[in-house]
Amino acid sequence: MSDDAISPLLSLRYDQPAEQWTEALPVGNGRLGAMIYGGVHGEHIQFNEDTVWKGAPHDYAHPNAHAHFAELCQLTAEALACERRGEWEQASELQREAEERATANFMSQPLGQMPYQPTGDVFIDMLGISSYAEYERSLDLDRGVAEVSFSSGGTRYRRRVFASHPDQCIAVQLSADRAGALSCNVRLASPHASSLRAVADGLVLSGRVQDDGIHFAVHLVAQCDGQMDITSDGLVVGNATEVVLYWVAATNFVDFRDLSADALARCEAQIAALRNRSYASIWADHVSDHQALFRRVDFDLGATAQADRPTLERLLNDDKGRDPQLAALYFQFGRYLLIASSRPGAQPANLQGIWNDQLKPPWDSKWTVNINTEMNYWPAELTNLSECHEPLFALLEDLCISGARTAQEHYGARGWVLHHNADLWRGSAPINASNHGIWPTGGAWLCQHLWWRYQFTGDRAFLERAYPILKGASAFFVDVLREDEATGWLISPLSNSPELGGLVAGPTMDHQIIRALLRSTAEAGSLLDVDEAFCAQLQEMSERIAPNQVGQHGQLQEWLSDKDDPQEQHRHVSHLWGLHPGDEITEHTPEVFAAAEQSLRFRGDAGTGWSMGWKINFWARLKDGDHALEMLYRQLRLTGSSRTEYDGGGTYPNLFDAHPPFQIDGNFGATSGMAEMLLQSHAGYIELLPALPNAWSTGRVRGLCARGGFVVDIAWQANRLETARFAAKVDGVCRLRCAPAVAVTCDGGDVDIARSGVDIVEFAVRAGKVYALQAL
Ligand code: FUC
Repeated sequence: MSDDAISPLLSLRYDQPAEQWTEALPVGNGRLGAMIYGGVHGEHIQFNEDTVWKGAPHDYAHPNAHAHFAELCQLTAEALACERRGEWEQASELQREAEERATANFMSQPLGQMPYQPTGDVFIDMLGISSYAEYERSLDLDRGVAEVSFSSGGTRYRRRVFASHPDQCIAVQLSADRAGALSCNVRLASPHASSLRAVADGLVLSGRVQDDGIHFAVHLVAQCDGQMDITSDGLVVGNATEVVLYWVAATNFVDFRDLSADALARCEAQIAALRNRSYASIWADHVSDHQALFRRVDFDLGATAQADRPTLERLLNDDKGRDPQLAALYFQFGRYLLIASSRPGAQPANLQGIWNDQLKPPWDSKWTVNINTEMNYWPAELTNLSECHEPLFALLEDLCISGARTAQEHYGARGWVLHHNADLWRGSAPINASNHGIWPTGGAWLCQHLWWRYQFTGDRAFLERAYPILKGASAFFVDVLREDEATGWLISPLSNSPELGGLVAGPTMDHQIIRALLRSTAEAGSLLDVDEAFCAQLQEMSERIAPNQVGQHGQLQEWLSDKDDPQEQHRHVSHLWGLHPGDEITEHTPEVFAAAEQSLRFRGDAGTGWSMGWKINFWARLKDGDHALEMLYRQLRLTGSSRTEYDGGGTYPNLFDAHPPFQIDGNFGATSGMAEMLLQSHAGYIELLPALPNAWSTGRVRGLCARGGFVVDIAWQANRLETARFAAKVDGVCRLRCAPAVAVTCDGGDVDIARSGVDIVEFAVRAGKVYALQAL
């Protein structure tokens, strides 16, 4: 396909300009993000730079909070003892007392963290356009570009907007198919205190979020083949045929403790590099950089006539089964968003990825880690975007530093800890309220991403980098876990099951996460041959942590006492962490596997956007592809649409996920969920098509990744596996769960396969080789 042609099956398409921000189309290069409205008489491009935040370097730890830790644990332990005796009122009383004392003595200072901020807006007022026709607006996921075109007065006008990673800029190309027909005014503005000045080739904006905090600069340059006047009010372009605008943005942020960079000098350096480049080469480099990531995965479910319809119409279509390609488009949109919001060197994707137009965004648009940030990164390894995982690891390296202060000051413990939120300043202390802010397993959960990266890539150098982070997170729990008097189990003594049931001892989710952390740290230590005694201690402790328990309703207990309410339909389904993203609940633990399903049924199918995204993954892990697809269809309902019964969640016209409001996690959760329907590798083997819905009877996916270091292609027909290919990244063994009647070849020769049990097939693999499997 030529670089200039739209990819029909990989595009969002509209026949009207955006009126709302959630109709505008996103582009991004990991550090800069922009939303394009596509107006006819005026274009509005709202943009972000990912270090523009409120606040300033700050240590959020509550001095001397650790002096209260033992007394708080005592209260939650007594509350648990009361629950076990059925003394519910006393238990609540003790919980209330613990929460009050924690509010006074144990919370972050201040109680909240700082919000992510918008950076600025570019407005292009189109002159001399009256009536118009043949309007088209699109986002092409394959080339990473938003395009707008329309006809007016016999002229076709075109606009192309993209965010270049190699050139670190936002680029806009405006053109007309009649010479000299293009006249416009270009303005640059910011919602923050700022000043604008004219320079030789464009405009420079200098702004600050607050005096002692983030200072930023934006430099916009324009090239045109008509007349151009540059004043401090903006650019006036007349009688051009083509206009190209580029802008770069930067701040004084060096790291969470250092704001000593010169924002303007950073912009100047980037603009200087751009001056030597032609538009054609910036565009070509952008497309090849983007496609190097995006084209690693193909997902084909076949396309019906629906695929030619505008995106909004497809969302409004109640019979999503008639439009299987919409699922594939939404899957690829999630991958597109990760590429656009998370590149090495940038901040990780936050609650809104990188796109935010509000000074007071919902939940501060920061990193909430009791589900949201992790969900953003579920597709990273699975869908072959390992590089995009990198900003999360850099965040963890910072949190080891800030979180060590919190571990010390709040718990008197070694290592590091992160509670349920982080911001640009790497706040790690418990925020907002004691009944849900005191949740010490945020860092431990994020550490699983280090381990998954290693499992998916087999990259030993990465494991060496990850190990100190894992070790610090584990050391914290060695100091903080307490023995439960009644059972002798090790428990997490002061926490909550996000965000349900208040401050307690021993929520199930914590135990699943900490068990996974201690085990993966011990395994990493042994692979690297370090810290033998410490790793043996972790292994031993992991075996003493409170196990999963099945309760009176056949449910997986969310807490140590059997108090789950089967009517509870809370959006968080925390105690199923061991099912997904964890790996300790599988068919090989049938009792808790069945209990997890029971708990999920109690919680129901409704929920916020991310909750539905998680449920797609749960149903995939439960091997129920039809239910997983049903959840996906729910998520693909147009938000607030009166056409369907609406109970939360859903999708905006631009395919952004709706909590509501917009929150990006649900997009990523759905992408990961679809991958989990096609390929799983968490149970010690690779399973192909583990949760294939009946409706996806024939299809093909290329380029998904599996643990053990494999890139996997799968083709199926009439709901049956036909062929698969495994490209091995490292030497090892490919362990597969599949029907025994398969043949495997490599380089045209047969591969010896060993079979164990009824359905496990195994063969040795060499790095760089591709193994082809044929179902017989
Ligand atoms: C968690 C969730 C909310 C929301 C917020 C950003 O606290 O419980 O639903 O997603 O994060």
